[in-house]
Amino acid sequence: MSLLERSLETIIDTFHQYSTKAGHPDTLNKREFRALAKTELPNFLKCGDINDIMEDLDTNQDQQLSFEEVSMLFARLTNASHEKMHEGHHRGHDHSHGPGLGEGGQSKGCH
Ligand SMILES: [Ca+2]
Ligand SMILES: [Zn+2]
Repeated sequence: MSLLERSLETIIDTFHQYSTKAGHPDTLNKREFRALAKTELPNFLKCGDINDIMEDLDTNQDQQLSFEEVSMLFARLTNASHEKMHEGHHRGHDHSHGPGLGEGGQSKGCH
C-alpha cells in the first residue's frame, strides 16, 4: 500500500482502538471520544473544545459518534492544518508550506 493508503487505514484502526473500549464496538461514546482526542490529537485539537466538538459531530444526536460522523472531524483538521501551512505562504506557482497544526505546536493538549 502507498503511504496515503496506509494513512487512511490508520485513521480507521485508530477509531476502532477507541470505539471497542465500551458500549457499541463501532461507535465512540463521550468518554471514548475524549480519550481519542486527548491521546491521538494533542496538537491538532484544543483542550476545552471537546464537548462542543462532539455535539457538533453527532449529527443524529444519539450521543455516539459513528465513523462517518467523526470522519468529518478528520477532514476538517486536515484542511485546517493545510490552511495553517499557508499562513504567509503563497498558493501560486511558488507554492510553499509553513508548519501545520502538528508542527506549529498550536496547543499542548490537555491531560
Ligand atoms: Ca451519532
Ligand atoms: Zn498547499
